[in-house]
Amino acid sequence: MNTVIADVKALEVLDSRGWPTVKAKVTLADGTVGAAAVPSGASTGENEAVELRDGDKSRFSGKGVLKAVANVEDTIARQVKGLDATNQRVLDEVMINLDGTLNKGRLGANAILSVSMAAAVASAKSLGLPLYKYLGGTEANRLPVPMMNILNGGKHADNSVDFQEFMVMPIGAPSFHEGLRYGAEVFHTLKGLLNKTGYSTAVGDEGGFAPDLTGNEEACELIVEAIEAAGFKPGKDVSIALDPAASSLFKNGRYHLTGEDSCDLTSEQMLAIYKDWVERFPIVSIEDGFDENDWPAFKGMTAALGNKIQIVGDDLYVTNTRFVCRGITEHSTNAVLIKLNQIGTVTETVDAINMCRDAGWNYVISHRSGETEDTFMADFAVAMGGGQIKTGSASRSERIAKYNRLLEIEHELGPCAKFYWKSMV
Ligand code: 2PG
Ligand code: MG
Repeated sequence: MNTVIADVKALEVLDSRGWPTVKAKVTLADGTVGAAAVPSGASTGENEAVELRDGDKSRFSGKGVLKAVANVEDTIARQVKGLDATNQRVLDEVMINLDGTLNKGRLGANAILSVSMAAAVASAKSLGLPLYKYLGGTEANRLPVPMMNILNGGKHADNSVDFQEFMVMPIGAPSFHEGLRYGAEVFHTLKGLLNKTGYSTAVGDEGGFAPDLTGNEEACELIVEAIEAAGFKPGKDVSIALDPAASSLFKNGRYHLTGEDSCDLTSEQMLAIYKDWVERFPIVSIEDGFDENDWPAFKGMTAALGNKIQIVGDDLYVTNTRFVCRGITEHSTNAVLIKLNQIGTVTETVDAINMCRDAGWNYVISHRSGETEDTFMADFAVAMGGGQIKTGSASRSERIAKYNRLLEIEHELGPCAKFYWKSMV
């Protein structure tokens, strides 16, 4: 076993939307190879770390990542060769300093993160540990409750639904595999309901159905119907989580809804909708209910609903301790969505999680709408022990790969595996 980095290579591969992304391979002195591919978002927060794209319109409409690949193989490789891959913080700090910008705009967060993750994968392999134990210690045994996005809208689908994600959470399931079954059965039942109503059952970017509904509310109604028709109790066995991704709805100081809901709403009016829905539907979590700069609205929502449901900040925080710290000080939410590529290194992601833990906040490990077959985040979710993962519906292999990896981890843990939902109430 010799965990010194001997070589770093990278490759332009495709994500689940068919756009290029970066995959890195880190080779250690003992010959162990660790590989990792980075995901890519569509509804990105304005303060996210920079995803470096070539801008060469002759390839992939300018979205190629050959510059990021070259940055890995030249600038980064030169500096990290000889470092011990198990010193994750040192490795990540070397890359952060090498980039030298606040948002990783020089080398690209896609370039940096691919190496950061691949180094962890290689280290785990070399030490003979599963990744979740390498990153989380021998006590890492909590499987996450999945947030399964079974109805897609917003920027993830070409349909009439404004809100981006309508998810089911099997909060009452006794184990991860049973929870996954609950969610998958609701997904299949929803398909039947949509078919019966004459709606399309084509799926969106995260594998949820993307029908042209009359409005956002109908999505909640259909999901409750599907939960019941699948034989589960709404709010007891299976609940609903929402990600309106409201930054995408915000124009000229108003939240713009289309379809039957067609209107321009103030933050107060949006909050009134959420309050009403929380009374009428079994909702346990709402993410990005407001625009990423509408901090007062988040605070108001947390004051009004924070003792009933989980209120999650995604674009608001972009997994950055600078913004999470502000949120904690101002009581903006009570939970944070965690995405490795929003910040660009494993170390900084863990720092954001530790800040949540210190504040007694929940955190949810999340995929991006553009994913690959990489399953790093499944191990990461168990390692970090927050008990929640958001990784799409019960369809599309880039989503299923994460669920299947979690099934493997659960199996490996045997009776040591824990699974429970910690409500905010
Ligand atoms: C979100 C994510 C993942 P995207 O808003 O939470 O579901 O979407 O990756 O497009 O930012
Ligand atoms: Mg979101």
